[in-house]
Amino acid sequence: MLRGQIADAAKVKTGDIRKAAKMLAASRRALVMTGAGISAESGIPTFRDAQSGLWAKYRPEDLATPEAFQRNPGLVWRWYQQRRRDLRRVQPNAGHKALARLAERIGSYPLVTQNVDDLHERAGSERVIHLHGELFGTHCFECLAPCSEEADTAEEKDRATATGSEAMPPRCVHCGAFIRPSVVWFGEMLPAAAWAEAEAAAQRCDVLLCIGTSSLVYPAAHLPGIVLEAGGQVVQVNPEPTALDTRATINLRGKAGEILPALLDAVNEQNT
Ligand code: BV8
Ligand code: ZN
Repeated sequence: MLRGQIADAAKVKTGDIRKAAKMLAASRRALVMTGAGISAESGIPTFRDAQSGLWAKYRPEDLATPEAFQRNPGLVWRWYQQRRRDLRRVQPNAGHKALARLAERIGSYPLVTQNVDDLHERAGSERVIHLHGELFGTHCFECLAPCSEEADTAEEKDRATATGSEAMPPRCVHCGAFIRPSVVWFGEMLPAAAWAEAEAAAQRCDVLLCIGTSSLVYPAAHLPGIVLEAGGQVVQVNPEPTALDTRATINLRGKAGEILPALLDAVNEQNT
């Protein structure tokens, strides 16, 4: 079964998958961390991928900042509206689903993600920790008051119809300032509780499964190092080389949607 299944992910030695599966099956305090790569096979472009359409001429890093929102709130708001519409149109892929089933096999584990999409939750994963916020959340740019979904979606409905260049963010009912998406922009601190939970999980983790991240954005990219310094092991899943390659215990070079189902099968084959 294992050999057949990952045939197309030729770059991965079944030996490595078996070794990683043995580590995961024996783990007592597993931790999973994901980046944009795990949602790529669902049709969500990664931050490395060129942007399309209206956004082709912008680097995500240039739009995902408080300065960009102050400079041009409509442009940034429409970018997030577009990403919300795209997210509503896609489904979790085999990689997301394998992680949800892995918890049934090795026990529930914290799943730390840099992604603002809800595909882990839609795949059935529990204990998802969003380090960089969530796309469907909104709050006031000034007074930080959460913006109630109803108001937001109603607003969004008529704004969606006006997606032309005039669509602007809704206004805060408390202070009248613009409403912003509840994501962490570059230069902004991560939500303290989420970071504290992720850091604590990394310090006590025995096996970290690190999937689909270029390990270039901090402080999230510190987590694998915290695991290794605490004596834990790191299994990386990525079709391309990353900044983590040299430190990872095992590198599984392939796509999450191919490697993770094979890894799950190998864990299930472990007679622990
Ligand atoms: C902060 C939400 C404290 C918004 C995001 C210089 C050095 C070090 C750090 C810094 C520096 N200058 C500035 C900083 C700090 C900065 C940072 O790290 N910048 C980087 C670019 C150098 N960090 C911050 O600003 C953070 N805050 O530091 O606060 C502070 C405060 C005040 C003043 C000073 C300090 C906030 C960071 C969070 C920003 N928000 N997202 C939104 O989504 O709109 S980050 C966003 O980009 C994502 O959440 C994610 O974290 C990141 C993208 O990284 P990845 O997920 O790894 O994705 P990427 O596209 O890069 O790579 C995809 C990978 O998948 C690739 O490796 C590819 O090979 C692989 N792949 C592709 N297909 C598949 C696959 N893998 C598996 N299967 C496949 N099929
Ligand atoms: Zn307000």
